[in-house]
Amino acid sequence: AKDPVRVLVTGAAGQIGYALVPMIARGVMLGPDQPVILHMLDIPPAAESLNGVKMELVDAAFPLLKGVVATTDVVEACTGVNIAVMVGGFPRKEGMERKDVMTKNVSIYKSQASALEKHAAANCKVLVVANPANTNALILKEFAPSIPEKNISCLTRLDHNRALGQISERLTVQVSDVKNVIIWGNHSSTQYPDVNHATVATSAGEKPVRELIADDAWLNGEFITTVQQRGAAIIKARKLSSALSAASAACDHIRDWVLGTPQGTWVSMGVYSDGSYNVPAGLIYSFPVTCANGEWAIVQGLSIDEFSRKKLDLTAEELSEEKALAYSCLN
Ligand code: NAX
Repeated sequence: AKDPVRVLVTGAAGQIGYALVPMIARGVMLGPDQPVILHMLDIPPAAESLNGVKMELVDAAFPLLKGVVATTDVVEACTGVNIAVMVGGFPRKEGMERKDVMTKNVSIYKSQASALEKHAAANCKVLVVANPANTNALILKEFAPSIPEKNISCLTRLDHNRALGQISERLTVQVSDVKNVIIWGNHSSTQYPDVNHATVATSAGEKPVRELIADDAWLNGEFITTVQQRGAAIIKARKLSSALSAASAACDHIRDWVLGTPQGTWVSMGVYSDGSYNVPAGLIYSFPVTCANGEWAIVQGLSIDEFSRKKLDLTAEELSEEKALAYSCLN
């Protein structure tokens, strides 16, 4: 039998945490033969609720779940973890300035970076979910200099999956037959969902989405805005933000990273830019990636037309501004 993998979920008493921990304990993230030990962190006001989640995990009697650490102590939470899913953060409340929210999150991600750097297992892989996800991941990277940058990422897989979902609905095809959409840039409304290289498996072979949906107005307009604004649409409908889809996407992200992407398929991940596609180096930016042997690599050589170029640059500009704002919040 395999040794258990220790998986940290911060903000585990929250909405996404509540959807995510049972998925991890069932093997959705790391596979049906991989035992796990869950580390759950939250803050003292949520301690009782966190303990309730722990009770439910015990009650669910998950065969793969070999232990649960539920704590408000960041060092205890980070000790020995192989995977860290950072869902905890400070939400933007009505009337709050962007700078104030950024200040709170910068301080959270700065201190959690240090705890991970000192106490996590060697080669720990980190996924930041909490918003502003790209910039929180960047702060985490800056303050955990001994964690290799290739081990730090942020979640744009939910946006990627939303794009797959929209194409599948539009064509009334199975979502599993759609692949190779791309989310470029920030996990925000400036993200660019790109279908220029996406395909659909049909009985006549793989067909480009652009050929099957010969409606450029939709692909260049409503499709993009629907994906960009999907989070807001969920809030409007549910009066709560996306949780089950976010948790599922976090599992997809880690699973593909650890176990690899299928041949011929790429996924979107927010990763440290090396300047590929003329995206400024030093930002955490969402790119198309393939994964093998536990490492991601940016897909190279895709053609970028003028329409796309503008959108790649716009979301990069927003990330550069966020980065500057985050640095101005450091003290
Ligand atoms: P909730 O407010 O339900 O849960 C957040 C939890 O984090 C709370 O239990 C809170 O006590 C805890 N927390 C706060 N500060 C903490 C700290 N310093 N250490 C540990 N825990 C801390 O939010 P939820 O709906 O679960 O969303 C969590 C985060 O995911 C938010 O930042 C949200 O904006 C972000 N999202 C990111 C998405 C993505 O695709 N990247 C999509 C979904 C979601 O909107």
